[in-house]
Amino acid sequence: MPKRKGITVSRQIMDSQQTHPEATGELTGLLSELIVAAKIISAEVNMAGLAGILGQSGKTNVQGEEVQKLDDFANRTLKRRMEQCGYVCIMGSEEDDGVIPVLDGYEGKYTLAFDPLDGSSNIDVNVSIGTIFSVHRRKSEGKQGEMSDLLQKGSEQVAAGYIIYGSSTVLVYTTGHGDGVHGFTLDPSVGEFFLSHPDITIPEKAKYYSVNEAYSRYWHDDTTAYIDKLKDMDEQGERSYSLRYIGSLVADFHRNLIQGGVFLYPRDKKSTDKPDGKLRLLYEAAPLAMIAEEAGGMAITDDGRRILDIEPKDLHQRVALVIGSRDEVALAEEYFKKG
Ligand code: AHM
Ligand code: MG
Repeated sequence: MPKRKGITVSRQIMDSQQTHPEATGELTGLLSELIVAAKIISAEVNMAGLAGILGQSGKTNVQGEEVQKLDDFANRTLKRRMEQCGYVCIMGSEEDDGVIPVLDGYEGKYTLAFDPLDGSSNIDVNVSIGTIFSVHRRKSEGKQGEMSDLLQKGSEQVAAGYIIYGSSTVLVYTTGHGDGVHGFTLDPSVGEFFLSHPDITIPEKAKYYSVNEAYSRYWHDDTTAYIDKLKDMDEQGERSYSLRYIGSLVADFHRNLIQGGVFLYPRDKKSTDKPDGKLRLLYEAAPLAMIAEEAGGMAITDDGRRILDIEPKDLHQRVALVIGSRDEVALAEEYFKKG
């Protein structure tokens, strides 16, 4: 059935469930619960300035970073909603050191990993932030899920997506297998997400590159050579690329997905505490990689490995990320394989 702009996200999820006769409706249920959590978080993000809850809560999270109040709120909302939805058996969050169990009797057949509010340094300054999620089918057979259920490769995700809280709130998700990547915009007056970006494909050629260039003195040589190459690639005297870097992964990724771009968070020579870059594999890189690939783009590490093929060893594992338009990530692959 062709996708009609304006249909609700619930209708779209149900329609796509019908094209999978083996589906039991549980993934539909899980996504619907996540969407409710997203609406609650979106409302809170919009009210945050007025309600006076901007600013840091003073605690530090497991990454040693300061937790801000909205991060806390988003984390609590997602956990409460999902621990008793009956569709997941275990969860992992950027804000929680260990795995998050679900309530007794509510164990389902999926796992959920999430970054409740990514881009937290931007909260106080009204810049877009987002929630990222990744869903796997459980492997273990007991009641509660196990860590090993969460530590699965990105290629085994059954759904992935993000919600960006920007000039409007937009949900982008995919269930893979050629079902496509779809974007829905929240109409806050009726509390519904409506299909606004059906069948998103990422432009093959990038307009933008996105990287924190302040760290360039610490880059490895192949990263420097690649970025220099992008800067030198002038076609007929025209400038080829512009630099755009927000510092909110979801916002940088979303812009590049719609307009064409490559985002990099490479390793550097300085960060001895973060030898694999800053971003997290399970709830940042892998879900965005699934979306990028499903939309026709690519996602690799800065040593040329496909993100979706990486076997996770740790819930909060970090990974260097190069993601976006196919031409530019393929070029990066050549540079990084050389390195
Ligand atoms: P966070 O999860 O603590 O918000 O950190 C992740 C964010 C990403 O959204 C963004 O891409 C990156 O940190 C920016 O880091 P930097 O300021 O080092 O460029
Ligand atoms: Mg994050």
